[in-house]
Amino acid sequence: MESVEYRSPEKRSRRRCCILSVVALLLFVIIVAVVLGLTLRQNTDTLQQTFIARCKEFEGYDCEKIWGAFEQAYVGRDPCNVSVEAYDPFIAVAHFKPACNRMMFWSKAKDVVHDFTEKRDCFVTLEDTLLGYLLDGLTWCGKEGSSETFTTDCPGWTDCQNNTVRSFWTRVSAAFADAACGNVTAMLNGTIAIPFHPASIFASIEVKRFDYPRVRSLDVILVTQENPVSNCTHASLKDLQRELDKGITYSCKEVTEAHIHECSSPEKPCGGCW
Ligand code: N1C
Repeated sequence: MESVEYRSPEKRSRRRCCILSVVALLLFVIIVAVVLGLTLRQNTDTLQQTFIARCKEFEGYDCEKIWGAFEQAYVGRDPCNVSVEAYDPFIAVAHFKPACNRMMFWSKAKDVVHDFTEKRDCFVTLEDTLLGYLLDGLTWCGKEGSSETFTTDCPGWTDCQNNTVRSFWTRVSAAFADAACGNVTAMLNGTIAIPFHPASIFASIEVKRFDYPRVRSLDVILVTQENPVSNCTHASLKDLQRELDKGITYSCKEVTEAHIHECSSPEKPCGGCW
């Protein structure tokens, strides 16, 4: 006689419960993977979109090509081990024209410099050129074994020297200084203890690349408040003079921030008003 095996109701319900758990777990894993994938993709997309949009504000550049050259510098690499040279291909495609006698450098004076250059179309900072404009204020990095761009949790200045962002600024600042010509101006901060700090990009990269006779003079504008901390006789500024290539004329002037704001008026003629 044929025997038919019936499962008990408890057994059946336990099995159904088990299947449901597996399905729920699978669904969860899929959702997490999709969300994670989308977030990572979004990171790449957001940076890429900002980059391309900013690039398109300049005429005559192949923005997709420039993005490709930029991205290859750090994608798939340890974000603490991106060399300065990794950005060479980016520099090669994102060429820019030097603006002789109008190039403006700065150290620890970013806001006052840009407030000044934005209102008056006379001086040109690195951020006014394609090279500096594309990534100004942004953070990015890659990861070993990944083809994504991350915009959060990237190592910073205190984490490691050769981080993605620092190497970038070092490379583009070098390119900007290599192109400097004629009379060059630099705004330094007179409200800090060391206005010409040896570890700054201005001191360690840019000044070293000012060659005479391409660069003829360097005018330092030491931006002060009513009660300046440093003045033009500061020891670090003596170091700056010593660092300069022979033949380059040096000058330094203490100018209050309030006066620089007055100088920012678009009606003033081009050139310094200090
Ligand atoms: O280290 P710094 O100043 O002396 O660098 C400033 C110097 C300028 O003359 C620029 O030509 O180097 C160039 N430069 C930038 O244009 C720039 N934009 C944004 C260097 N760094 C720049 N940044 C970011 O600010 C970047 O993250 C870098 O490390 C800081 C340096 O600012 P700082 O210490 O005031």
